[in-house]
Amino acid sequence: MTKIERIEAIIADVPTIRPHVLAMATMMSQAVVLLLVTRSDGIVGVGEATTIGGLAYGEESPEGIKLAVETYLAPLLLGHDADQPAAVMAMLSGHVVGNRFAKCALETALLDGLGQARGIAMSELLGGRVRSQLPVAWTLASGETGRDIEEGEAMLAQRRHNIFKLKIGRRSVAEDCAHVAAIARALEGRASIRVDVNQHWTRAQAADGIARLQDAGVALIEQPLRADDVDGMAWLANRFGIAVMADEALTGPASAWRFASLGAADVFSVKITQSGGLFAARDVATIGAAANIALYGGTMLEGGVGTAASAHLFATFGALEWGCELFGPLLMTEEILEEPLRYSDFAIEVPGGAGLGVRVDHDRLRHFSRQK
Ligand code: MUC
Ligand code: MG
Repeated sequence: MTKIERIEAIIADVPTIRPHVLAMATMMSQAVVLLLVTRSDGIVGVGEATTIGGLAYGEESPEGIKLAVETYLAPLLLGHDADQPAAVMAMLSGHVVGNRFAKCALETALLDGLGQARGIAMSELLGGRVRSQLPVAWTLASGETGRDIEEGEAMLAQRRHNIFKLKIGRRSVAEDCAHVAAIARALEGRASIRVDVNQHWTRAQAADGIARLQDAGVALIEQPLRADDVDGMAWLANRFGIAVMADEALTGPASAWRFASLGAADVFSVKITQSGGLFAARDVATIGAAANIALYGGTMLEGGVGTAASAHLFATFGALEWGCELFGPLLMTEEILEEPLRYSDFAIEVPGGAGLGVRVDHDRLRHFSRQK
């Protein structure tokens, strides 16, 4: 039996290319959390548990994830069969509630290790690919309308992105909608414009804001209301023709079931960490697809490892109607992979090769790591 021999958690602070202004935080750097799982055959699997804005976005912080893994999760896993990720994760969930990001990273690392050992890609371990290129959005979030338009133009000229997500919810509804309308006008006919409110609107603000955004030609409204306001999301999805997407509210299959049964979203943003792992994220997608809810591949602005893992999973979905937003590595000034992921023709390429198909550059990782 090949055993799980060692588990290491590393936090690396990587600067962003510009301030990334979200409703709940302004990011000047990203705290990339990587887990390295060494197997008794010498193979090292890697997984990522990166979140956004410390504790501003989700319930798990980078430091808390590292502590939970080192103190509680790793001791439970050592000595177990490294070739049986599903059994190992089921055992772990019997002892650890929550901690979805940490569990996702461990599951990713186990699948990466197994894929490397067997010489097959992670997407094949998950059933095989439907596609190898995923249309990829970029978030225009410099905080300034003019700068966002320039950035959008540059992305279009480079043929890197023609789907743009605008982050709103920090300013008044009128100001935010004027900002979006100006960008939508400037890029009209050349790009899909979407907004993410990150839970910052009340129901009344959402009714007002969505009516304005619909007039401005916006295609999709992401998580306008608080994650726990499922009834409000159902009300908005029924009231407006424009697509309403659930993001923060989707914390695994049970939440997906609730949203699907109440008709509380037109689109699901599937995220591997928020769902609690690749298998749980696949279940979220399956529930969505069964309820005729369209799918979108979400990100927690991970570096190359979590981005590759997400890409492998999204490649297996029967349909990915709204594309994905796996641009995390492009938001950071430094690459921590030996070979960066490839972006061209408005898409990200799902890596080939065994397991995740990416290799961490350990010198660079050490350089940015908090623990030298
Ligand atoms: C979110 O809420 O979707 C994804 C892209 C981005 O700019 O922020 C994230 C988080
Ligand atoms: Mg979102």
